[in-house]
Amino acid sequence: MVNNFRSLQAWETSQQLIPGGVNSPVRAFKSVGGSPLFIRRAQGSKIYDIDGNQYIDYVGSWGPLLLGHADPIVLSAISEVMKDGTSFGAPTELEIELANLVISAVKSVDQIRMVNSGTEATMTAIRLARGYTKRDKIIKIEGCYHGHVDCLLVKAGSGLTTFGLPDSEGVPTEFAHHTLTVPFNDVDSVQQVIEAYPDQIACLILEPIAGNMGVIPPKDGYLEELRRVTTEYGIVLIFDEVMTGFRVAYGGAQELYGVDADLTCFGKIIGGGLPVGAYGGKKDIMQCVSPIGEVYQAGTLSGNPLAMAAGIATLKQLSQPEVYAQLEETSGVISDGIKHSAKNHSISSFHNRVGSMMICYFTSQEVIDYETAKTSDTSKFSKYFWGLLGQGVYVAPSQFEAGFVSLAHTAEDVESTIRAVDNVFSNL
Ligand code: KE4
Repeated sequence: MVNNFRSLQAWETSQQLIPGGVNSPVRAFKSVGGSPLFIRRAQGSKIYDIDGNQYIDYVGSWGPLLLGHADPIVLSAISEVMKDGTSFGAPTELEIELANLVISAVKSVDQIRMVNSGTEATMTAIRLARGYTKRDKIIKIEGCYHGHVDCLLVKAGSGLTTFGLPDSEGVPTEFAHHTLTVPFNDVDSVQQVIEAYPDQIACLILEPIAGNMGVIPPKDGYLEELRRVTTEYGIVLIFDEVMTGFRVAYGGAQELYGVDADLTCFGKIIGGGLPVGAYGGKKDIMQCVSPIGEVYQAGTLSGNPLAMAAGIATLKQLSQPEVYAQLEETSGVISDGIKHSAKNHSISSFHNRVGSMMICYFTSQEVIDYETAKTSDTSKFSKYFWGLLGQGVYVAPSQFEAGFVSLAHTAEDVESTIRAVDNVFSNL
């Protein structure tokens, strides 16, 4: 058990002031029960709660902290820039520098626009695809999450070619009417929907590696097939790389799988821990964005100097050689250790990993999409989560969230993690 007296006190107070006591739902630990830990600070691979407990952190603020917490170079870049002011609402050379770093890393991106969150990036990419194609319908993948965008908070309708249904209160049914949902890793379903709505589909948006139903890689050829069919029908292919961008490779999933998107959404890592999102892509599409085009999008703090400085300092470090080899090595040892331990303790589990994103599902099925991900035993996951927490290992408080390894995770962290997992599995 964790000594969480001060966290419990803070939790009582925060619930009076903030809906659910948190500023983002997943932090409330509803999927695993119990109450959340309030964090005081973090450094490298460690996070410390207000009761003074230390944990090896595999959440990493849900992905941004690929360098680890409080990276000294990033902190120094922020503090240097902050001395000259925090925001001007006018263009700065820092925005040019970060734009150039992202464009140089992802060859399908000719131009890019900074925003303040992944949600803003995906929301705008959808609007831009609709404005560029003059079409209204969109295709999304069941189980992929793209932020709290009305037209993307949609679940599957009764059949492939029926309208989506709102997946949140407050989203009018009509808003879901233009959203069609298909399973991940299933190109035939995409072909069927396109044929059902000829010349009406503006875009298809997906996470090229699904990171919001655990971790699910694309099947061999899946992304290539999506590229082929969207090109054939003039449909804008949007890769939501908010999570995968600069994580699975310096050029993201597009570099890893060699498939170019028409538009790409970024977030998390490109902000280095400060609020940044971005959308970018082919010049002829990006030219439709205001003020040169007719698709409107704006933001008071978009491209602000602090966030740009944090992003620049982060990407410059990630562009160094051997970074992704190190992440691959550390992540492979952890994932193999967990898999080996599960086998030793006859735990029914399925393990997925792409680079430094990984998950352990508690199911005997091969997880390839949302339906198979949902066969996981979430009560067993909750025991796994709390068992690890009690041994100083902090994984995401949901079976359907990815685990993230950073460059700050050491061999000692790996050894401690595998030992903790083995202890949990021996009592699961
Ligand atoms: P934000 O608006 O939260 O910056 O980004 C939304 C988003 C877009 N696309 C993908 C692939 C994402 O994973 C996200 C947000 N990820 C979640 C966790 N899976 C953030 C954590 C949270 O919601 O508190």
